Amino acid sequence: MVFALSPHTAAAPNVVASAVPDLDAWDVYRAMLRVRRFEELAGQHYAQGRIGGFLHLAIGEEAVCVGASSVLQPHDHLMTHYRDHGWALVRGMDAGRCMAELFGKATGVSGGRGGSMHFADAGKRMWGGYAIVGGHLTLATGLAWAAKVQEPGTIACVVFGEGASNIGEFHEAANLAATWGLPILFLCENNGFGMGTRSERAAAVPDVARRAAAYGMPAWQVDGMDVRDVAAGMREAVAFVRNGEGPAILEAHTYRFRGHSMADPELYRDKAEVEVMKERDPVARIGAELRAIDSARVDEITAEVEREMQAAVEFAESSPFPDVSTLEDGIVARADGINPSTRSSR
Ligand SMILES: Cc1ncc(C[n+]2csc(CCOP(=O)(O)OP(=O)(O)O)c2C)c(N)n1
Repeated sequence: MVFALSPHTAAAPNVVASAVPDLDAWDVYRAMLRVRRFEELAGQHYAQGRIGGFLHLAIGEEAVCVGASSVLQPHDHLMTHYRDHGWALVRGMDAGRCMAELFGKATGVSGGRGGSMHFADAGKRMWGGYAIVGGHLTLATGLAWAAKVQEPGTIACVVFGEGASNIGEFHEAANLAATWGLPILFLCENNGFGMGTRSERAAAVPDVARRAAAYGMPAWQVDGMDVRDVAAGMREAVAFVRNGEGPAILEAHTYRFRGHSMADPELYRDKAEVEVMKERDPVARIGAELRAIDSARVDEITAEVEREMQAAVEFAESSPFPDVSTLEDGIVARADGINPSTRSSR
């Protein structure tokens, strides 16, 4: 079910049509399965000590990145928070190079220096992968300003968790975007938790879409466990933003089946709650629907995805670590004032 909140009248959401007849269920199933298997393998290799640093999995949330990407254009800017693996894959980034990034290898999408939270590819206008909660909201607002001035018809889509909407940058970005009528979609993946805190305990108004009224923006709320619902809401929200009518919020209510990160003992929620939510698993739901139509084709897709993801792991494992001589590559200034690229003082 998609709800649309009109500007200035956020009190009573209106129900709008959520049918997406031309969304290819096979395509979205394959896309969601790719994200799911990539992350399951990442989790497994992290647990075995082959991946270092942080790892935030979005298992359970796949319908959001897949549904959204069915609507975004390749020339649109995309910026996301640290739960970024799925967003990178749907943006067309190579699974092997993404996996190599997790393994810290030189062939990784960020040369093995960024890890899980910093998947980026400027050529695909996938600007990352940001670790600072909410910090990227203002950066994406800058991208939207550039798009408005230089490339009318291009929009920026910024993805964030509901926890980020309680941070100052959310207000700064939303206010400026609305004041200047910028083409930006604020896409909130509301998974109900900020680390170990349930959103109701951290936000006076936990429905992020309702905050849009404070900025005179329209907002859409969708079932983030249903890829069709996400795509339907995205179509309406993106059409509004692309028309030059200003920014909008789309809030997808979703759920992560795993912990906040791999280090999370999950003491803040009941295991039974997770099991109940798994009944709404977006990948399994479409899988079951398609199996009833053509079970052999589901098996084929499953095998194809498995081959691709196993190859991604092999590529990552067999790739070299960055050479020690490249240690200071990409550093513009050191604390001692030496600029490593020129070896001179700043
Ligand atoms: C400015 C800042 N404060 C605190 C943190 C620590 N931190 C990392 S993730 C997180 C929770 C964010 O929750 P949410 O935005 O809802 O995203 P989710 O992890 O649920 O996808 C916090 C507080 C941080 N990375 N940056």
